Amino acid sequence: MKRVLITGAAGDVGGRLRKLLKGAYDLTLSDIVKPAPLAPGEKFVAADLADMAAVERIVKGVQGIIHLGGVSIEKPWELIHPANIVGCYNLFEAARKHRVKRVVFASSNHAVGFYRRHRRIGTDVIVRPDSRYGVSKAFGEALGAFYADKFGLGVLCIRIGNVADKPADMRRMSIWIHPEDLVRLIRIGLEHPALRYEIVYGASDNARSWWDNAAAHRLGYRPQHRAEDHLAHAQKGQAELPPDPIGDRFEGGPFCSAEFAADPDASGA
Ligand code: 15L
Repeated sequence: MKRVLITGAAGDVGGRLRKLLKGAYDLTLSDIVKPAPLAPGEKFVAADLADMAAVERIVKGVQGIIHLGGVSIEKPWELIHPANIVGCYNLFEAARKHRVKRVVFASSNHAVGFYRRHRRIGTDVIVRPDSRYGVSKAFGEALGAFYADKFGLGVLCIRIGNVADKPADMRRMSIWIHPEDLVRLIRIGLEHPALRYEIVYGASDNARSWWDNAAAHRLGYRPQHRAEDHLAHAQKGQAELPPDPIGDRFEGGPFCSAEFAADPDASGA
């Protein structure tokens, strides 16, 4: 694995990964806007993911892709559709055409956000998206399975919780991932010799986790960061949040309560 493309490289997670992956691979960075400043050895090519010709240009010549690109929170469908549905299709299709070996897809906890917090779920449960954004991540996971099974692409979908130096509130105590642990998962996705298609949770070693991350563990993932070490920080953040009785029932939190117009006892799983 020599050259790796990072889409969405100008975002917060992209910026963190660029620093941590420096030296491990030759990096091609792509986004709509150029991240500043570029480090020596980094190459930047602008691309709108909805433009297939542009996506083919960035994918050509790389062996691996870390696909962070697209809309990363809930937005109107008019924004989600081109970036996360059309864009994600273009990315996988270009990877197939240009014989890319591995795609690591940044999925999200919001693909399963409507599970209740008292449950512990693995990656074999059906998707329960909490937003249009979550639906787009479930779509990306399905695309990944299709390209893996039909065309032999190696695909790791990471249902990322929340990437930060510390968990910001009590929901994040359950879903937080330190950037260094995320890099551990990404490198499994790019390099594990036996990988064909897997979904894992992007979480650190969190005692309050809602997820059974056995699939990641089986692939050799050993997170080094623990949410419990930052409990006081998360409690302080939580105390500053407004009450959210609907969001507090479900794993997706505010993504669930936004626009909510159903019977909460009948929603979710
Ligand atoms: C996500 O999927 C988002 O990309 C990120 O911005 C956070 O909102 C995170 O989920 C979260 O659930 O905290």
